[in-house]
Amino acid sequence: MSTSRIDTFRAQCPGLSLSTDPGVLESHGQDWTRFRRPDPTAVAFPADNTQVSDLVRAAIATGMHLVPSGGRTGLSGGALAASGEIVVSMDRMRRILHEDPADRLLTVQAGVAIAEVQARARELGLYYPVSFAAEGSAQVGGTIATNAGGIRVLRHGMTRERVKGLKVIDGRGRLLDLNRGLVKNASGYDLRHLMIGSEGTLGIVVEATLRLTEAPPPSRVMLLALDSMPVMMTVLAKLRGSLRLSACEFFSVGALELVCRSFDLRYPLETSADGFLLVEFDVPAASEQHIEEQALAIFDEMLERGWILDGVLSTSEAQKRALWRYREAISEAAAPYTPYKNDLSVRVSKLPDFLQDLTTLAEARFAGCSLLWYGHVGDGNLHMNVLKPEGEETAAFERRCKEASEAIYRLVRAYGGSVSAEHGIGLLKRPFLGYSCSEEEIELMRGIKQVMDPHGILNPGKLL
Ligand code: S2G
Ligand code: ZN
Repeated sequence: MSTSRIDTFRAQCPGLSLSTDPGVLESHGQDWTRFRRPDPTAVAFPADNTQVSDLVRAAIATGMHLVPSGGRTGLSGGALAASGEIVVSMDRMRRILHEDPADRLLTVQAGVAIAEVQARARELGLYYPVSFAAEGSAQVGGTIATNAGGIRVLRHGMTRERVKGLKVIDGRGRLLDLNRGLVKNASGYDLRHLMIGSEGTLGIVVEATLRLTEAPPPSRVMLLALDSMPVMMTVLAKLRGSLRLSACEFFSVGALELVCRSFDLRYPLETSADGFLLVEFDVPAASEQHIEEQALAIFDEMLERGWILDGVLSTSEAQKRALWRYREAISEAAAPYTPYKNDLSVRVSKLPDFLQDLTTLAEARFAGCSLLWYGHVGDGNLHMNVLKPEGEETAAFERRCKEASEAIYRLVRAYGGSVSAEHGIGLLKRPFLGYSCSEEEIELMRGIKQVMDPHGILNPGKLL
């Protein structure tokens, strides 16, 4: 941007911290995706809602584009600034503004980390059930912009279920105060839900009122070696028939071996297998012995039926955490291999057939690549990461993945599934939106975008 334009920009934003430091441009111009180089003009660090409004108005006046940015842990390039945009970082808006234990509501600024919300909820004797590997860095605003999922969706749903109030700055710089923490509100369209999952393209989240829930009872974890991947639904149905599950995750042996290698972890079981199920279930103190007996009886029955080959039941909090690490560390273990991520979902009951068809397709299309399979069985959400082979040039690898993606997304469409279950469309999945949405839906989305962001300054090129 020419210095005159940035001077005009600064003049319209009194008191705004605006950095053009190369290190800040590099770090704040991207998220966890590595397929494009960041190239923002500047990074703004607004201190309050008024400064965010000023930023939007300055962008309108100068024709600059804005890329909202939170914890920068996104996986679809939604927070990538690769075309001279101004990044709007929430790093200076990280206060917990209000807590209301009676309503079980916590009002926070967009820049508060998920881990901090979880910690504050615990201090209040409550629980914030959005949980995923990046929760230490991911910020509230970003998880609302992508409607983040994680490992507790099975019981508590997506981020969308937690948001009872939302303040956003729209594409004209106006502050919208949506739903204001009400449980019931049947007055007009619920613009709060329109904003959730809009990936910074309809408004910039500046504040959220989050609904906490009661603290979970004590729990235990079972790690099970599956006889085959498709049997996972049979095992899930069996477990669900007797235990109160709070999570049900799966991962392939390739994912497990990579995690063990990357973090020097001991293999968790004596027996190897193609796939593993990690389930967590409630063990209220009053019925601990009964539930333990039940869990062990189910375990023995599944062993006899040949559904599982081996398994372990946690007997301590430390062991529970150690077992979870095998699942939660997959993402971090994959990161050094420029993973091309598929974040797909189908109806839960269709997951085994879909997994079977996708495995056949992927093994044919990605010959020579390591594939990691993992995800949230209870949500029908499958993550398939293709790791870039040593020595293959990134652009060539991305092209190969995008070509294969067409076939993958045709399969997803045939199953009535989604090309993005929880990571958002962002930049990387934009060419494939039509595999999950009809032309009519996309036409309406464009109309809404035009109304909410008439100057086209909010995260242009993302999602639509
Ligand atoms: C997961 C986290 C991000 C990734 O582990 O469930 O959603 O790397 C993912 O896929
Ligand atoms: Zn996930």
